[in-house]
Amino acid sequence: MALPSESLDALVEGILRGESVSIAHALARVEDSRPQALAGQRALLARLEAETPSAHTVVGLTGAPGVGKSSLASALIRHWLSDGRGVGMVAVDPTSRRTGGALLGDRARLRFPPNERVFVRSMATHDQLGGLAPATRAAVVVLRAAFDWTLVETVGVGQSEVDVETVADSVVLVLQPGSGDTLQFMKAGILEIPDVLVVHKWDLGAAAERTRADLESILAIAAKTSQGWSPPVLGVSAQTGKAVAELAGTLREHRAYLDRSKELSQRHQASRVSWALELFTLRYGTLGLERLGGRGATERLAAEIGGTALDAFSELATRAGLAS
Ligand SMILES: Nc1nc2c(ncn2[C@@H]2O[C@H](COP(=O)(O)OP(=O)(O)O)[C@@H](O)[C@H]2O)c(=O)[nH]1
Ligand SMILES: [Mg+2]
Repeated sequence: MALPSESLDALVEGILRGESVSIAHALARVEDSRPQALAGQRALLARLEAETPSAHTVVGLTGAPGVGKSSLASALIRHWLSDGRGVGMVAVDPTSRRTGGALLGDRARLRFPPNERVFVRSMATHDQLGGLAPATRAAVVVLRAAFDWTLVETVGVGQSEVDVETVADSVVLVLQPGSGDTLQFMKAGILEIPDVLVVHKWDLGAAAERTRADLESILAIAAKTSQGWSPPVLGVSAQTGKAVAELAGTLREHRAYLDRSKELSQRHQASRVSWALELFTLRYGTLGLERLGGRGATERLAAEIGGTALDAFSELATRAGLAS
C-alpha cells in the first residue's frame, strides 16, 4: 500500500534528519516482502535515492566469525560519533547454526546511548533463502539517507548470501592473527581483493605482525595487476583503540578516490542491477529468467532500465509477462 503524499514527505524528512522513529518505520516498510508492499516501497525508495546527501558512504565489514567485526564496528562508530558524524549499521548474520549467544553478544557490543545519532539493525536468517539479501539492501538505502556513514557487517569469505561488494562503496576485510585459510584463498585468487585490509587484534603482538607480513607478500603479487587504488593493510585493535582513527582516515581517502575515479557511480549502478536481478530471481526463479532470454540477457536489460532497483525489478516482471 502506498502512503499518501503528505505522510511520505513527513517520513522522508524524518529519515533525512536521522530520527529513529522514522527510520524504524521505513525499515519495516522496506522489509515487507509481500507483493502488495511493492508500490509503496518504490515510491519511498525513489524519494530517498533522490534526496540522499551525496557525501554518504557505505562501508562493508567482512571476515570470518570471531575476528572482531562487531567490536571494530563499535569502535568505528564511537570514533565517527565523537567526530560529529551520524552512523547507521546493519549487522547481518546469515549462518543459521550460530547460537543466540553470539547474536546477543553483538547486540551488547553495539549498544549506544539513546541520544546518539546512530541506528543499528541486526538481521539474522534461519534458512538459507530467507530473502535476507534484499532486506539488507533496502535497509542500506534507508540508513544512508539518514547518516554520513553506514556500516554493513557480514560474515565473509564466500559463505555469505549477501555479496557485500554489491552493497558497499568500500569493502574492509577483517582478519585476525593466524587467518591461514583466508590467506590461502587470497593467494589462490579465490577471494576478491577488498579495498582495505585490517589485521585485527593487533594487541596480540608477534602473531599479528606475522599475519600482516604474510598478507603484504600476497598483495605485492596482486598489486602488479591493480590499478588506481592499492589496498592498504592496517594493524588495528578495537580493544586498545589502536589505529581506529587511522582506519577512519583510510576510509575517507578511499571515498575520495571513488569520487575522483568515477568508480562510485559504477559501483552504484552495479549494485542497482544486482539487486533488481536478485529480487526478480527470488520471485520468478529460472522460469522468469528464461522468459527474458537467460541470466545474462536479464542483467543487461536491468542495466538499461532507469530508476531505482525496485523500478527495474517491476519493469523486468512486466517485460517477462509476469507482473501481478
Ligand atoms: N585481543 C582482542 N580481542 C578482540 C578484539 N576485538 C574483539 N575481540 C574479541 O573477539 C571476539 C569476537 O568479537 P566480535 O566482535 O563478536 O567478532 P565478530 O564475530 O567478527 O563480529 C570477542 O571475544 C571479542 O572480545 C581486539 O581488538 N583484541
Ligand atoms: Mg559480529
